[in-house]
Amino acid sequence: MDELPGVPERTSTETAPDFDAVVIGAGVSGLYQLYRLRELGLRVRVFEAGTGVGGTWYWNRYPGARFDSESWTYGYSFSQELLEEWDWEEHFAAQPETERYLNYVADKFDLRRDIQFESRVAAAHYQEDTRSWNVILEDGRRYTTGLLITAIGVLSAATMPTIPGVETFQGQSCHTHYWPKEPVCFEDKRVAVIGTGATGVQTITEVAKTAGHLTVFQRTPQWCAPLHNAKISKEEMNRIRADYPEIFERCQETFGCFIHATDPRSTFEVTPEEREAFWEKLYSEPGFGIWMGNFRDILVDREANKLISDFLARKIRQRIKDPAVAEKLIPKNHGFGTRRVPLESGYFEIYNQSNVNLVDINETPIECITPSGIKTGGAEYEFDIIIYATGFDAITGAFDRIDFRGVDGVSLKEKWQDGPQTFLGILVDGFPNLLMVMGPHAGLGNFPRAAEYSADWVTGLIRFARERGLTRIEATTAGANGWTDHVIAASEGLLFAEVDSWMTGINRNVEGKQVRRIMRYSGGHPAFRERCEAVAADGYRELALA
Ligand code: NA7
Repeated sequence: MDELPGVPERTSTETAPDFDAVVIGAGVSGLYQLYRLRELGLRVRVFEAGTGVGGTWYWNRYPGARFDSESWTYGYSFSQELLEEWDWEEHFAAQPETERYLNYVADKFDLRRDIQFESRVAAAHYQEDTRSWNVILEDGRRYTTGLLITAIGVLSAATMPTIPGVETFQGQSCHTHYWPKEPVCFEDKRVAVIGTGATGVQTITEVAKTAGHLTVFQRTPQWCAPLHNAKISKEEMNRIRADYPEIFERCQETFGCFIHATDPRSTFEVTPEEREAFWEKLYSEPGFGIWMGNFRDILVDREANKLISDFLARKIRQRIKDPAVAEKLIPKNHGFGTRRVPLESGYFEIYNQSNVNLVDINETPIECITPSGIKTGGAEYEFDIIIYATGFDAITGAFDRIDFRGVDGVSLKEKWQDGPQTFLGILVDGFPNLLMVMGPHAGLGNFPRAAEYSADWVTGLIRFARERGLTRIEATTAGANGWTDHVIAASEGLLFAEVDSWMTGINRNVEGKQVRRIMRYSGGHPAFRERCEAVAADGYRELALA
């Protein structure tokens, strides 16, 4: 093991691993997991690829990056002191505020002393004889640990498009995920953005404010809805603070841990006028209400989904001056809410500006990137800056990029070739002592709410094992198969499962990611927690502990 500050001295036998637990990633999940493991008295090291804490909020510093979750539902809930000390500035915080928040948390709880930055994990191999993991960093440094905990996020493996000539471009270019820390000036610049997902929508809206000229290359338009962000006054923050117990309780009760609860009514049990009024109200309110707080059948019933999609299409037509441009911005191959809904702050209006034009690459496909710009079937464009908002190899991508080897050297990437197999999204059979915070097959949603629960459950399991001197924690094959079958069954009948998106594991830029797979649990967080609680209450007998 390398000599590093903060590495505890070995006190027992020569075979004791360097650490009791290694956590991969110092983002929202990793920071909290470290905090919890320290409470158990474990010797922990966190390996973080970046130079600072924050994960998603460290890397994604692209223009316009901000929450679509209400800030006051996104912060950690575990510390009353923290809740009392931290004032959110905006209802939907921008990236700099969130990065500041996570740094504040790291400092407040003195987390940095166990975090090793600029340490990207390249491989992790299980050793049966010592019941431990060998962890190998990209630069060759090696460590051993009893427990290996992944906190590597669901959207952390960014992907560039497989367009010929990407590397030949002579101007500035960047994927949004790897945005530089130094400010980038767009004034008088000819800028291209490729990609119109949630990231592209935020980036495009911001860049359009100052760019000399902006060209948006769109493959699939999105059903965007207004964010309605606003500043939080001191008085408002005090009210929010007083309401924190109810806020967090409500988030526990909703499907996706958001503040927005599904409306129990069906689209068809109200009159068309009531329906329209309800949707107008949702459209005028902040956040994901229109997606998460809508009628209960809009994401399962084709007719209901068509009606809400038509409502959103009308809104797009109202907001865009040129009808031909409006038609290009209206999705045709998927219904509202079946892909992740981007929340926007004036996105559609930017297409009314004279410095912005939209290229539908279904009509004129991108042929190649050239040294000076982008060539499509119809034209050659010159640019100073190309921004790739082309997304992620989601959910399993970050796992695929680490060479995880379990019992008998089995590769996790190969095991998951046809889709992930997990127990509760936390454990994998054949991979003892590997625990995943927010792994594949966990529910998605308001991330920190779910991540806190996941890290707490992992902590409870570790505590249970340590109290009994158990040093080998593994899912059974029956358990993993059972959960995987349940996850697949829970997505049946949901319209999102019929649509290509990162939520169904599609990434056309990654080999082997062209077939839809069920990547996450769609049964809702309350049901997920109930299942997890039952496993714990039964003394984890569904696991193989030794
Ligand atoms: P997304 O939602 O996966 O969006 C990626 C976008 O990039 C999407 O519009 C893609 O079109 C487009 N794309 C990807 N590859 C290409 C190529 N080769 N050519 C043209 N266009 C391409 O990623 P985001 O970063 O926006 O959002 C990810 C999540 O992060 C988001 O949901 C939030 O939860 C935070 P496509 O739709 O595939 O046709």
